[in-house]
Amino acid sequence: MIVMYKLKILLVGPCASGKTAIANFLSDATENSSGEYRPTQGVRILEFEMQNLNVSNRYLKAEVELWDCSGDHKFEACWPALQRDTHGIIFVYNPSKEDHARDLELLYNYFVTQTGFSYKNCVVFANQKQPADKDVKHSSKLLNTFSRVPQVSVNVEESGNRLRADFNSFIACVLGGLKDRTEQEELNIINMQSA
Ligand SMILES: Nc1nc2c(ncn2[C@@H]2O[C@H](COP(=O)(O)OP(=O)(O)OP(=O)(O)O)[C@@H](O)[C@H]2O)c(=O)[nH]1
Ligand SMILES: [Mg+2]
Repeated sequence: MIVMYKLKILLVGPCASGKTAIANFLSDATENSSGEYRPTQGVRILEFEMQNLNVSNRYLKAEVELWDCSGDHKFEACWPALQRDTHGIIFVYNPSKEDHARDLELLYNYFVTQTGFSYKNCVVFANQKQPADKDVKHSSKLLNTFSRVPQVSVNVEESGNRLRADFNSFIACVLGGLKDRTEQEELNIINMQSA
């Protein structure tokens, strides 16, 4: 039997950190890729299928719903809806922007600490957009809160393939956890029926 897993993945992070650019790249969307900044209003959902996800050396498929969320706090009223039934969270920030680390901390507290969401289903994408961003002396450092969360540097233009690979391994990791839980639940049902 082939099971098709459906995953809801959030992209959250400060305004203009590049969430929409990353979402468009990963889903091969071409809309709003002019380079002009158009703040996302609330949320935008992109759906696509992923193949060849390596989960314990088995290759699985999944249908991904990528929720490209606005970084603007004026949409905070929507956050509970974003949080609901989420399988994985990608935190995006630009380390060259002084206020980004603090904002990311706040988002982490809301989406992970307060809800008890597992840090294992989280990843941080440090998005340094312009080459000049890398020369900034006072980069904003993430605090201890993120110490257990994997952090990867991403760049859509210069290393798109690596971004795709990092996204792929994150999804495979989330899927691995979900699959284990599903199988355990199925076993429990079988055990219950045979008891
Ligand atoms: N050159 C370059 N520009 C980028 C890159 N990523 C994002 N940008 C630009 O940075 C601006 C903001 O990017 P968005 O992806 O719209 O930011 P966002 O995080 O979705 O912002 P909100 O929707 O307001 O939360 C846009 O003008 C993008 O074109 C990048 O990798 N390289
Ligand atoms: Mg956006």
